[in-house]
Amino acid sequence: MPDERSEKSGLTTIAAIATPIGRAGVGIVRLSGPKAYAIACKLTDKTSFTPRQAHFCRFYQADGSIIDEGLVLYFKAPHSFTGEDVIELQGHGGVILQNHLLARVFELGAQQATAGEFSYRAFDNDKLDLVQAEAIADAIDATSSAAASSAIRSLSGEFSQKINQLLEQLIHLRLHVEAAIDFPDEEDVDFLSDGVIQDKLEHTQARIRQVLATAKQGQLLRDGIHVVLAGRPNAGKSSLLNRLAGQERAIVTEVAGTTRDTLSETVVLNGLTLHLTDTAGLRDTEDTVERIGIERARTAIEQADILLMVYDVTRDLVSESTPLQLAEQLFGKLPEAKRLLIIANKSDLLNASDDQKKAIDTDKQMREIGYEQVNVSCETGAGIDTLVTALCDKVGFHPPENSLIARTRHLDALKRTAEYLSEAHEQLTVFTAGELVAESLRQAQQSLGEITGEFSADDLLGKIFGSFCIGK
Ligand SMILES: Nc1nc2c(ncn2[C@@H]2O[C@H](COP(=O)(O)OP(=O)(O)OP(=O)(O)O)[C@@H](O)[C@H]2O)c(=O)[nH]1
Ligand SMILES: [Mg+2]
Repeated sequence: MPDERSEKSGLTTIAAIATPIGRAGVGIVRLSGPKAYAIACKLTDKTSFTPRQAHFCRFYQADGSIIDEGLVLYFKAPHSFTGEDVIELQGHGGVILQNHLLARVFELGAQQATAGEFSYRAFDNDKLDLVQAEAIADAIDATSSAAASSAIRSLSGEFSQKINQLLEQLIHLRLHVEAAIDFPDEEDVDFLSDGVIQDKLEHTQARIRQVLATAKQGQLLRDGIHVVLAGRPNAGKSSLLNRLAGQERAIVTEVAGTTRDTLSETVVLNGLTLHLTDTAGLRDTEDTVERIGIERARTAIEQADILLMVYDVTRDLVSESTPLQLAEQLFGKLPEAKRLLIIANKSDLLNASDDQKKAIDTDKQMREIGYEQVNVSCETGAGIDTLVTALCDKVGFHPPENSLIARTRHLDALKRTAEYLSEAHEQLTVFTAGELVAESLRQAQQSLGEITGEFSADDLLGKIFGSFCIGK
């Protein structure tokens, strides 16, 4: 927790294995804190290390036996990742060797680092702001190359810079408003209604909207979307999952009720990470196992960002019903258009031109009320590309070349900032209420400052850094 961390920061020396545990050529134990240098000297029997130079050494146990040999790197405070004295011990990447090295370092006075503690110390010592610290974790966890490169851009400070520029604009605006309140009607000019403040405010609102749009793309890049495939038994849901995954992931048979449990797979298509979930076909059943599967399907359906309702064009629209009526039947009520994409499957079996025409006409009617249908064949692969494009369009995923990674937390803060600015705008233009404009702007600045960590509560910091891996 941050309280403990702050207390410990600068006092204790922490250590952790910084590389993945397993077989590798090199494994790194990292130390940070006031005793790091002395520990490295005792461990290696050396009396000094030159900062930023690699020193080849042996690492010794207390009884003089050799644990391993490798390189010692010394980063002298404040010129290190954490801002404290940092030592890197680069030994061999074996599990036993690394654990012996770590145990010896503890014996010499270091303590086990908690998750994210190195990054927290860097943040605490102003080496990184919150956006940059989060970008490290996001770069490590990235599931697509676009997400990884945007995280690295955020780490280099591009996103923070945009936020800081906005903060400066806001502070400037607040100064103007405060001055207008303190010196009303100076030389017969009413500063609050002379238009200057309104112009500046509207300019800031426009910038927030731009940053919000960039951040929305960044959040999609980072988190992807949860897509659930649902429909009647035998519609071809599992076949679609396999098509999208590019491998035979789910069992497909002609038996209705093949899929019992939910099955998930993550794929990256057109740069967007899709967390796909295949579900049991929805129908009334006496079978206990199938019923549990259907309950799980319903839970997944509720949690989906996007629902793909898969139906068999040759069978599922009985007695002239429409796909939207089918959706209503299957899900209890018609899901909102922005959450639902209708997949007309087995289009390869539509041969009569009348059938084709009917499917297309239905499509037109649905479009008129905002719903969308894509005709596909999981058998031939027809329409699958269109489906992926439709998915990206549905969530508004069109990342610019130089996108920046962002989190839901950032989007929330930006949205709140935008709301406070709208309030300020109303107070200014409708009520000319200077004090209230000032208060809304203060809250806008506070929300925006949460993003880089200028005004973050301790429990939020605990949550953010606690989700990092140990050694980071
Ligand atoms: N002709 C044709 N057959 C398909 C197509 N898609 C799936 N099928 C067949 O339809 C049958 C059912 O496919 P599944 O993918 O198992 O259907 P499902 O919706 O997962 O079924 P449940 O798991 O039982 O709910 C299989 O025999 C598939 O080969 C398609 O596009 N065209
Ligand atoms: Mg299935």
